[in-house]
Amino acid sequence: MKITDAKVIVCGPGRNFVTLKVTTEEGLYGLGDATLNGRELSVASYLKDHLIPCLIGRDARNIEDTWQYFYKGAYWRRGPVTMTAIAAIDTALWDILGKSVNRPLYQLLGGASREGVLCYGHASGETAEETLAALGDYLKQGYKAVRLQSGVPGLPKTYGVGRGKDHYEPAEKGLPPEATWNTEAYLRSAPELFKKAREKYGWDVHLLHDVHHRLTPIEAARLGKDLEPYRLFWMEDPVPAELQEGFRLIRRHTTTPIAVGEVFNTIFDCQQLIQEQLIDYIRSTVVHAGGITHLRKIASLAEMYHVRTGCHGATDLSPVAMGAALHFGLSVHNFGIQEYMRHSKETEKVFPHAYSFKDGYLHPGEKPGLGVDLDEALAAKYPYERAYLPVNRKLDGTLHSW
Ligand code: KDG
Ligand code: MG
Repeated sequence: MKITDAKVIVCGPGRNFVTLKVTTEEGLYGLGDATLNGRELSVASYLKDHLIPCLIGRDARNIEDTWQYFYKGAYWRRGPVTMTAIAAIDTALWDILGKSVNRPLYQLLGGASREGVLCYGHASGETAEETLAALGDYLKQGYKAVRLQSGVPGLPKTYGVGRGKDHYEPAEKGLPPEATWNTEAYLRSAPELFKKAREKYGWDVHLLHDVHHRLTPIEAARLGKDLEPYRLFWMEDPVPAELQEGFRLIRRHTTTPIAVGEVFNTIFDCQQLIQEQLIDYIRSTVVHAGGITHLRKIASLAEMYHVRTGCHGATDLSPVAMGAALHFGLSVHNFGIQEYMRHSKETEKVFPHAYSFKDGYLHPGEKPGLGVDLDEALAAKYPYERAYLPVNRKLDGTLHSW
């Protein structure tokens, strides 16, 4: 099953996406998501200029060897650009493998371990009241788990507060917008939001929250303690995770479960976090952590230490990544939850897909391979436009984590 062609398709249906399409001599093709928010064209170039010339002529069935070839063979290992490019190739090869045997991918990954993939939606608003109203809408749609984010009183704009009902898109066209941050105001308002949510909607819904790397370990420990009475499913990214041992301090102080890892790109980013049981959920996902092949290794390590998966699934991960995440989530034993931010209507049309949502669960569908396609003619109508995530500053102007 020789690879005869591979091309990179860059498009912007509502937001920018980079997709790799790999074709074999039999005429089978597979897709891989290669989108790295705000740095899209670097991955496109890495694929086009450096990896695709070496991919042509390889046997599409040798997925592990191809992964090792591009990881170890480059000499320069790891990093988000490299690992996103490798992930796109890996995902496309798994898609081809599924199509070649006429099976949905999850059946090649050990089969279904559950009937559906529990997912969480995003409720947000400028005020706690708006966020609670959005939570009510999610519950009506059947969601069993919802992430709550709300504006911080006194700040003009806060991370995670969406621009539409189901839709949250943080990247903006042009140069990076600037946001502001006030830790004390946030630490006062966040527990209030969850208190009100439990008072209004009770205990049957799983509630989640994303801190987005904005605290120090001791601040995160305090937030975790203050959130304990409201029994969160998780507190995500409490601190930047370059310093893995920093999580020891948080862990010592709180039983609020911790999720981390959407920006990780290899198993080495979470090795200590997992082995010391400093986290409860690993958020790394197919597209940014080296594809299905590498994510399975992360999940296997995590399983030994009672850590479950919780793959990133924001709108900057294309439906190709979502399809892959759902086959992975349906099959892997230590699955926890899957993030689900609905894509824009334009994105949904450009990427027709077999996955579907019902009663709080997603299912990848039964089409061979990933079950996600790309309408290239339609994609061509939405050209790439440069867009960036915001940068964040404290009230005195100091640059802070976004
Ligand atoms: O590209 C960055 C976004 O995907 C990120 O801000 C979303 O934190 C995020 C999340 O948990 O979905
Ligand atoms: Mg996050």
